[in-house]
Amino acid sequence: MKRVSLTQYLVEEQRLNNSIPAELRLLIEVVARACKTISHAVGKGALGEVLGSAGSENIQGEVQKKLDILSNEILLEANEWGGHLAAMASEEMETIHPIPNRYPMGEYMLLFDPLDGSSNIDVNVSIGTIFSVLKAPEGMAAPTEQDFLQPGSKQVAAGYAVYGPQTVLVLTTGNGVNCFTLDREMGSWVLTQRNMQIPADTKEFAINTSNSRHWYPPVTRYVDEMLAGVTGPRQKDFNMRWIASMVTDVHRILCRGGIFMYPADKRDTEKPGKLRLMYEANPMSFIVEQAGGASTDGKQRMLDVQPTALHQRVAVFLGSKNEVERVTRYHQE
Ligand code: AHM
Ligand code: MG
Repeated sequence: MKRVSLTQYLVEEQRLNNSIPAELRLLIEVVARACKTISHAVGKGALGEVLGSAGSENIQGEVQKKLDILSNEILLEANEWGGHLAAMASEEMETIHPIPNRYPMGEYMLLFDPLDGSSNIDVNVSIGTIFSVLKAPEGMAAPTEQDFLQPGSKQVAAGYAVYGPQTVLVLTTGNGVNCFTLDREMGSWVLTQRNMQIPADTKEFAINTSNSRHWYPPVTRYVDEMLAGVTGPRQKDFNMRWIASMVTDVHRILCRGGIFMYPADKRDTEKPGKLRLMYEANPMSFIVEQAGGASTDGKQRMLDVQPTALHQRVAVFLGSKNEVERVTRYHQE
């Protein structure tokens, strides 16, 4: 097999499709390098003394793990000095992180969930990093939170890394989705799957059913119909998977189809769902659409949602197109 590295892929993509300017290429390579470092720390586990809680809370009031904080620092440090960014924002930081004055300022803005799947960090279940890239608004002087509040359709790149049995990096720059596997001996990302495609139909769904008593009727109807199996209205049996790391659930869907849901529910009407629009829903929706799937918040296309706050939460329905369309239709009926 002829090995194509991430660098070679990015350079060739630029040459063929003119879709990855040099600064964006640098950005992606720097993020990929940071993911390599995070992968290494995750892989050390107890030996690296990185497990357990850090004794602090993030802006959403969630307990931070040592690895959450470490991953956040790795991404910040890696991306500060290159001159490709104007600012960063992270699920783990209350406010945005402008590039320090001592470094040149670039035209891109990077958002990330440094380590997704908090509840799985200490139990050796796959976790990952999710990132999203926006362009700074024209004429922006000093970046503010407002500059980040662009709908997902404005993303110029998005990706995620999964730290699992293999470490993989899945990437889109708006021209399909490609998967790279980390060669742990060589320390390099190797292109292992071109043009990932999510099948339009599926028999697999992912939702945390322990919340079912709180769901709204469209979600209950949709899940009940699947559970009814071959003798129910859907006339087929479905299978369920829930890893509790969005990044890993989405990766499975990229590999073999399925629908992933984290709906809003009746517990707290102020809180539309659990997942974050800017760090989780938008990048994953960009990737899923680029792989032929669909993503909505139950009412509208996710990438059209106009953000109003950096840390805003949103209901998520994404994956195989026909299923996402069905559950979205149930919300409209
Ligand atoms: P996190 O970013 O703090 O890890 O939270 C997001 C995670 C998702 O990865 C996952 O889909 C979800 O929370 C799991 O939620 P639950 O604990 O309700 O199963
Ligand atoms: Mg997360």
